[in-house]
Amino acid sequence: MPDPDCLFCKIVAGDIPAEIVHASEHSVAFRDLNPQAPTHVLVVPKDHYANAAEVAHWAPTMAADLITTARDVAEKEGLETGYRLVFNTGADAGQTVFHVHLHLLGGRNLQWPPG
Ligand code: DGP
Repeated sequence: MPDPDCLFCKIVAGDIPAEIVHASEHSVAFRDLNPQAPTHVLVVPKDHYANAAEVAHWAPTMAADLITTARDVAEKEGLETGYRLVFNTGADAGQTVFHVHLHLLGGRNLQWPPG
């Protein structure tokens, strides 16, 4: 069920604009408003789950779908030399939007460890 107060539910519904790069029956991928790399895309399920653990528990197929969608977008974006997938989970990890989203980052040499 969509959460009427959720920013990403509103993007999924088309109520808030975003640059959509991929959409399927169950997921949507759009460019991050504040990109941290030349390619920075967020992959979200259309259904509302608060975080990665929730989607993996309640809809494991959907969790896998987020990763394969990110792979497809990475391919489309030409990230053949590598990319990073990140689920920030909880406030200490920097999660600010509590609708699970998989960050796809690429197009530059990414450092490790992240901050
Ligand atoms: P996180 O910190 O992991 O919860 O990531 C949330 C990301 O969402 C952050 O990188 C910025 C992005 N973001 C926040 N608001 C919007 C928005 O309205 N549109 C888009 N496209 N991205 C947004």
